[in-house]
Amino acid sequence: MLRKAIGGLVAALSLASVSAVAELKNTPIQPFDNWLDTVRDEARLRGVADSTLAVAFDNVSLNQKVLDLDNRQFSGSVSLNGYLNRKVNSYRIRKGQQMMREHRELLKKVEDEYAVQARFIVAFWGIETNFGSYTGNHDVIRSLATLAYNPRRGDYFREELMAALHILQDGHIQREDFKGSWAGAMGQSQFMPSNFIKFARDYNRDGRKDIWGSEEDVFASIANYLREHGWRDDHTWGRKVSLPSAVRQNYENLLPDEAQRCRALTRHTRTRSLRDWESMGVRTSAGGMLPGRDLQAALVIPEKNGQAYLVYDNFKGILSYNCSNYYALSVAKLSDYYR
Ligand SMILES: [Ca+2]
Repeated sequence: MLRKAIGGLVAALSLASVSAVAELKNTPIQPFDNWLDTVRDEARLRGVADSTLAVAFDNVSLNQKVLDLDNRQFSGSVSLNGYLNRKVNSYRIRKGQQMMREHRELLKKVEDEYAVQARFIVAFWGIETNFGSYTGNHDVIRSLATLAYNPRRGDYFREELMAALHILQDGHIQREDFKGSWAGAMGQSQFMPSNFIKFARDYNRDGRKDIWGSEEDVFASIANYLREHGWRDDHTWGRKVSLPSAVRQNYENLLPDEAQRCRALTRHTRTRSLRDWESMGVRTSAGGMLPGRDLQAALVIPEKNGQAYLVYDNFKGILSYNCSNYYALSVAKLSDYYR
């Protein structure tokens, strides 16, 4: 009873915050079902058939839990080490090594075809969904409809909802299997619907881009995503480095002034050649010389006065998946265990 009362209170508060955001944006808030009619109208104009809409929105209601998650304010911060220890844990290291062996042949084929090293494909797969074992159990259409209804990021999620309707219409997934994270990231690669449409691959050529159930499609889709974001398989992501104090003190001055679409890049210096960095006294974390290759690298210190990294262009490819230096380092460091 008490729980029910509290639940009702939470629901009321969250709906209040929906109208508060709407008010700020001058968007009149309408009942969810009326709003859904406007989505149907738009979808029809954009080529979604009535039969698809009927299947998609049959019994779809606002998901209060998703609304609460979307409105939740994060506070406090995690240390980089704490984050990395949690993400690059012994389970992921061992399981990923096992997956590298188990799927060796397929990974080799995908690696050659897309020019993306297998160890990075497996690292993304591990970080995103524990190698396909946890892909999220939320109804994608319901989640996206809820998030699109919430004015906070409504425009973005409305576009994702439109993409999701097309995915359903094109038969890549059955309605009842159309599952993902609460925020609409789908399948073993956790693609948002618009990225699915742009980058997912039907590698086993059965007519469906099945990032939920086919490892062939999952690996090729991740590899294709990275290739389309400028991946180069002739080098790695970068490394942890040790800095002379003069370089560390000068770090903030080396950062770019211009705004960056991906905020993580505001912590990346302009690139210089490895030779330049070396002449400034930068060494590997073990104190050795940097690789003698002709490569450009940016210096990144994600946490104030914390660990320092020299990163190559591929690191930006990882950031394109999720714009966070902590996230990118977790994928990068995990991949190093799969060499
Ligand atoms: Ca397929």
